Amino acid sequence: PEHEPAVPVRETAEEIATMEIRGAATIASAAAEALAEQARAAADGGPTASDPAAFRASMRAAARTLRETRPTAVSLPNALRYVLQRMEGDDVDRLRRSVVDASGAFVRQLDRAQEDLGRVGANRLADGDTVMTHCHSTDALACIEAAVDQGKSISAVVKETRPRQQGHITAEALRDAGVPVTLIVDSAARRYLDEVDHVVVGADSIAADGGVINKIGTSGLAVNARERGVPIMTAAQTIKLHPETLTGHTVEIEMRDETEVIDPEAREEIGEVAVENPAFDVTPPRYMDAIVTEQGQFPPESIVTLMRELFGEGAAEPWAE
Ligand code: RUB
Repeated sequence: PEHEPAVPVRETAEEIATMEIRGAATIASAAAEALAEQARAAADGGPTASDPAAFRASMRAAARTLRETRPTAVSLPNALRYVLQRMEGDDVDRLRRSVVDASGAFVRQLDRAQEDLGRVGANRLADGDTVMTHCHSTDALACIEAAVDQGKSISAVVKETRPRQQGHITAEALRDAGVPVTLIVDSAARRYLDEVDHVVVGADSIAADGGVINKIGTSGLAVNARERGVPIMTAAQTIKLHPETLTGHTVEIEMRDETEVIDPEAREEIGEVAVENPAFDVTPPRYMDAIVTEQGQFPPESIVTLMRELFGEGAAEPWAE
């Protein structure tokens, strides 16, 4: 390729694809930081160091490499768009500075948004509540941790989240926050809902109709929570809003490798059967009680208003060739 991205970009892309870096917010900030690294590397010698057009092309190529890692979390393209739309200047030095500054501003905003939404989500939790979690969401954890900071006593039932068991990460984080944790297998969720006051999940994308795209199993959990009369909230910063759904696009659900589901020996034994491994599902808005953002909480059906305000009708792709 004409503009092979710098090593830090290729490394970050690899870490996102293999899920060493995972979770929508963490992916977004790693991608923004990788663009800053690319800007530094491209300004630091070679043809891109003296040619503004070549510098811009190398930034777009880096963004495309990062974009292609995983399809579902919209925070990734939203992060790339945020940084590239702020790339400006007639010389490489200015261009570099604009990218590094935008990347820093994006990461700071992300951190602040998470803190702000944590306080909003915490207000939905009462002293003595037991929460149930699914997967590992830093936005969902922010709500529980903020409730603890407010002096509320919270305990948690944590779903292990097959096949990759991100629930273990959640369990450790909550334990470190002083929250008593009970870890369960996913299929035990409905049984434990009777002991739960609130379900708290995150999101990889939120569609214009209020549908919540999150780790596979979220939609079943939401239906069960409704049936048991347990409220469920999605904690999601506004970079999880999926602008293209405003114009009728759907959110691509990532299908991952079957080796995450079944080990090679068992695969061999089981033979001629199909194995599928969708990583995410869609929870219809009617099964979600609230979407908690840094701008306050919204009924899922009204999230489209916020989406229009923040992203307008179009979602340009500034990384296009
Ligand atoms: C992670 C997942 C998380 C969201 C939100 O899936 O579904 O709930 O990404 O996380 P995976 P956060 O492990 O496949 O990336 O609130 O940290 O953005």
